[in-house]
Amino acid sequence: MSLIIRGGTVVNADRQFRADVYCADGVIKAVGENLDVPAGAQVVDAGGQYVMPGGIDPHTHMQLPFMGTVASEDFYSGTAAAMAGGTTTIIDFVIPAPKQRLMDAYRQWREWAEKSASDYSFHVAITWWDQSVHDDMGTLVREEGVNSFKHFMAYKGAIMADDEIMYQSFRRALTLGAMPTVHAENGELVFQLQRKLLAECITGPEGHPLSRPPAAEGEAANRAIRFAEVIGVPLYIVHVSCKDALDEIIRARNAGLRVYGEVLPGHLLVDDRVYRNPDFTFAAAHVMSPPFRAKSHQEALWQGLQAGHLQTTATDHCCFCAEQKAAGCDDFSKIPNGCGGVEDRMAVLWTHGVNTGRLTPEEFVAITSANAARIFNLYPRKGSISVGADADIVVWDPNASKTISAKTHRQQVDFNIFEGMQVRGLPSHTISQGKLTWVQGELRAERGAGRYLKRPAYTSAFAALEKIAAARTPTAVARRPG
Ligand code: DUC
Ligand code: ZN
Ligand code: ZN
Repeated sequence: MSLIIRGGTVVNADRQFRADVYCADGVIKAVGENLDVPAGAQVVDAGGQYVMPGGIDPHTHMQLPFMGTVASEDFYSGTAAAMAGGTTTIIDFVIPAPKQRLMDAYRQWREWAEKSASDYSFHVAITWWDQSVHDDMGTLVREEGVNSFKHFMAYKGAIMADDEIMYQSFRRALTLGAMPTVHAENGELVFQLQRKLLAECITGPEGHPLSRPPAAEGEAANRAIRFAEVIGVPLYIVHVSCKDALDEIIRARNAGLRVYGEVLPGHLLVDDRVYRNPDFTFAAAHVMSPPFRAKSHQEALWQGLQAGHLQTTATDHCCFCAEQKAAGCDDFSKIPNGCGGVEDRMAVLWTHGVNTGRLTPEEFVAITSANAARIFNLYPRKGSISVGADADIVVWDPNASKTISAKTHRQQVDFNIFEGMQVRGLPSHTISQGKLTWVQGELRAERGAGRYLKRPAYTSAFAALEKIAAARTPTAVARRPG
């Protein structure tokens, strides 16, 4: 099965150029002008369009069991919706329950994900600590191709990683060459503020952002960064939502630390007024953590993205329908946290990033695929249009437009946080493993076609940071366990 994309402008993170792209056996075989290809190759006309690496969403939660329910989007529906929006790879999260063996949780998620239409990979969350967690981290890195571990600094009494867990896990990640990642919110502060607000009879969704102020995120971001600094390990901070956390990242990067930040289109474009809407269903549909912030944070986040302080964009795609959100109708702290977006990320970022002049098309590729591929060790197999790369490609029509709506989206959820937004710039074709999965509005995603992606451990970035940390705090590194 072979396919040729003719007449488009190829955009990679470093440059754009006119070229045809020839794909066969699931990979890119040739990139060049006026390619001669074997007869019978399927032809995609990309005249007037961009040909870019398929998007990588490095932060999704398909069918996540969470807060007493299960996210409504499963691995098939979610990856199919992703491809309707030009995203061809997701990195989802294995989240073991406290005391659950990591390997057991990992096998469970692998089984759930077998129905994926697109390729996928996993971060694994560290929600507790003992010798088995230490050992399973080793197995996951060495045998299963997991090179990133997530720490929820919030969700006290459930999946929260306290300082001791973070310390042990960051040290273990360092020895394994794996990347620690954090959801940065101070879980104790959130827990106490929730109690205080409920005691004051603030029970509606307006209590959600009040219980999770930017300072709680800034504190946690700084704490995680300081742990990483002392231990000498890189750090990736998911869903940076506010200036407070961004400022900590900028400070750390200016001090020579290898700290990466991710931002969601929702945090760039939706503000906290949504929580004050008197319609519970509407307000609750926006309950996610960290919450949407006051408008003043948005410009800072855009600037962080433009300046390269934030390197990736994701969605934290975690869908709950209205009847699931109703679990918190008398208590905002019980509203299942999560919003969708895997289908909309690229169009929203193109519209508000490229069309406004904030981002070049090359920068768009960097923040929607190439940087995530580099940080999580999938590059150049993913995130690049080059010979030998997987044929995961989006043909992007910069003049196509639509109005986003839950009535027409493919995501398996009854709400869309971008409802009514006009976007210009959409995928005309999405190609996964060399096959067309989205053709001018027709979804051809195939259940189970996606493959699990192993991501090897890192070496050079770690060696460099270890040297810096050793110079600063010699004993911390000299005594690290093997
Ligand atoms: N935040 C959410 O809103 N949902 C899932 C987990 C998370 O951290
Ligand atoms: Zn999170
Ligand atoms: Zn998340």
